[in-house]
Amino acid sequence: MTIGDVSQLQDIFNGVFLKGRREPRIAMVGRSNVGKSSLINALLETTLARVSGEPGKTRCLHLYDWKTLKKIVVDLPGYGFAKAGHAERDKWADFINAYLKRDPGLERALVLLDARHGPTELDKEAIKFLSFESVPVTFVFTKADALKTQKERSARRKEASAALLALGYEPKDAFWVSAKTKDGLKPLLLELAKTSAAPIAME
Ligand SMILES: Nc1nc2c(ncn2[C@@H]2O[C@H](COP(=O)(O)OP(=O)(O)O)[C@@H](O)[C@H]2O)c(=O)[nH]1
Ligand SMILES: [Mg+2]
Repeated sequence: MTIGDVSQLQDIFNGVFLKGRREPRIAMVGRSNVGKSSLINALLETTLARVSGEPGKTRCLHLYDWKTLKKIVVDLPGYGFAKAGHAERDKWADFINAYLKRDPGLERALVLLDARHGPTELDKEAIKFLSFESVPVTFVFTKADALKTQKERSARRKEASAALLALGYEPKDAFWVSAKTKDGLKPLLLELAKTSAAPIAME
């Protein structure tokens, strides 16, 4: 299932594309290349989501049926892919935001951040938008396998904690995972199996 226009959003909510099924939705939010598709494949144990070496390949909204949890995973286009011009980037941001704002079945957003870097300005904008719209958020730091030493890991965790606190979220609720080594997936799976239990930013 591939969708790419705001006018089609209503059809998703009406269940037309979902064939009348109304499972709760988990949306994958994050920069292009942060590892959204890889994480979907690792969690759902499929190779359905196309992993791309080239940033900005997911230019549409893809829906995946997570049968074991009876949920739908929504793979959103990455915010701010490098090659697009400003106008096109804004159009996609509008589309992503329209979806996140309007889907009544949205259970939570999984915000993916690269374990090696802090949240970028675009990440922060997206997080503030989600908090403003009161969408429950779960933070996932991806590519944790790239942090090779204990020293690097603790330094990055410290920086990440400060960044999440500054955005109004509790850092200890964040997950650190690797789609490559599968490290950290189990606790994330257990969390996602819960219903509507993700934190919303404190006022
Ligand atoms: N080392 C490492 N690389 C990863 C991991 N997850 C994804 N990648 C790589 O990051 C790139 C982008 O991944 P992709 O899943 O397509 O990101 P998306 O654009 O957010 O969907 C690909 O080259 C992946 O192989 C991970 O856990 N560890
Ligand atoms: Mg992708």
